[in-house]
Amino acid sequence: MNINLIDGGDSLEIAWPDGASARFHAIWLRDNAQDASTRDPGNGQRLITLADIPAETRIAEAAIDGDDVVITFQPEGKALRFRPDWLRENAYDLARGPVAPTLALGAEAWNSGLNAKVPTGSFPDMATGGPALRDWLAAVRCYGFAKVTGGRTTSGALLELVDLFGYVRETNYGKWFEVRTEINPTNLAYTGLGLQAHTDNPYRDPVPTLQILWCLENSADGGESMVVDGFAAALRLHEEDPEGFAALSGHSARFEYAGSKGVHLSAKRPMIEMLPDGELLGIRFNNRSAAPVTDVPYDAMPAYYRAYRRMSEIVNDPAMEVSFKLEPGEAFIVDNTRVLHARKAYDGTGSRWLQGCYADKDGLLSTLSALESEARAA
Ligand code: NM2
Ligand code: OGA
Ligand code: ZN
Repeated sequence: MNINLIDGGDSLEIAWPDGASARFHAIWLRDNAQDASTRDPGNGQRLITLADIPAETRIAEAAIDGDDVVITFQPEGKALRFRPDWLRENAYDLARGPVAPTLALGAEAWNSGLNAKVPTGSFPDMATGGPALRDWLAAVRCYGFAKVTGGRTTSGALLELVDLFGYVRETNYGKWFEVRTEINPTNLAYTGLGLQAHTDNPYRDPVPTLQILWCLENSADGGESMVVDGFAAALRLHEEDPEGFAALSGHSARFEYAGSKGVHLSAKRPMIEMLPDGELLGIRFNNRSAAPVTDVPYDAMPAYYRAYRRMSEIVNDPAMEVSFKLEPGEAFIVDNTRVLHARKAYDGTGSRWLQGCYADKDGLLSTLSALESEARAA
């Protein structure tokens, strides 16, 4: 490893043995120091604010000491230690071309090919906590979708699944909701109509980031479930029609729900959301609750509708979908910021009764991370 002060101590350049190199600014290094006076050793939280770091911070000296890089900052006169592998993981000195959409590290785009290996967990196995639960949660992180088999068929059983990784997000629809045909339905979900692939509650901010649908009865004709990777759909739109992708990610859509008394939800967000570096953040797609789009200038509206139509066609394409008919005691979870779900229409023969609820990804990812650290430590 080679280190080099550059720009008169404003920055440090590191070259690793394999030829990779990166520059780091003095202020960034000082702000991200890991020592006990910068971060609490117990909880890892930063003890200082930017006001505690002089604006004129520079590097007076940098040296390799054992495995570490020791950097002396002026005017504080502090010598702080950095691990080279930590610096490498957090390097930001990367060439950046035009921003194209990408998936977060660890996420994999999928299409109908996933039908051959639908990520599935056995509820009784998952309930014991160990590797079965860890693998299932990891599948949710990777694909934004997973099935469950072997669950109970009693009302409320879906809560036992949420208990394994996090917390229910209660909404106006309740702690959980009954998905079955109703007289005077407050939502088209509560009918036998087919539902185009959609994300739930795009009219809510923040949107629930997980949805579970749990099957109690499903003897009706029809009522099959389909799921589609919205990120794969967005990548495909970008590949086929970069301008169409830019239209949907660069303008806000609007969504609204006012189907029951005392409720009026609305949100304004793009159908495709991306971080500044291109990492896909979220998809909102729901024909039933799409409100008039007002954020698109007159001249851009035809292109916007062309892109919206193309996105809808991609989402409807059987080549994109995983499909199955839930049996009683089976369920599936989706990352509701990424994976769309759909159902085929069903008729009045037999009976169809699902229960659904929302939850959030922060809890799920935290449980997964903790299980992974435990497994590494064992
Ligand atoms: N339900 C099932 O987001 C939506 O409006 C889809 C949601 C009513 C809670 C249906
Ligand atoms: C829903 C929904 C699908 C189904 O309730 O949000 O999309 O299979 N239901 O009934
Ligand atoms: Zn839905």
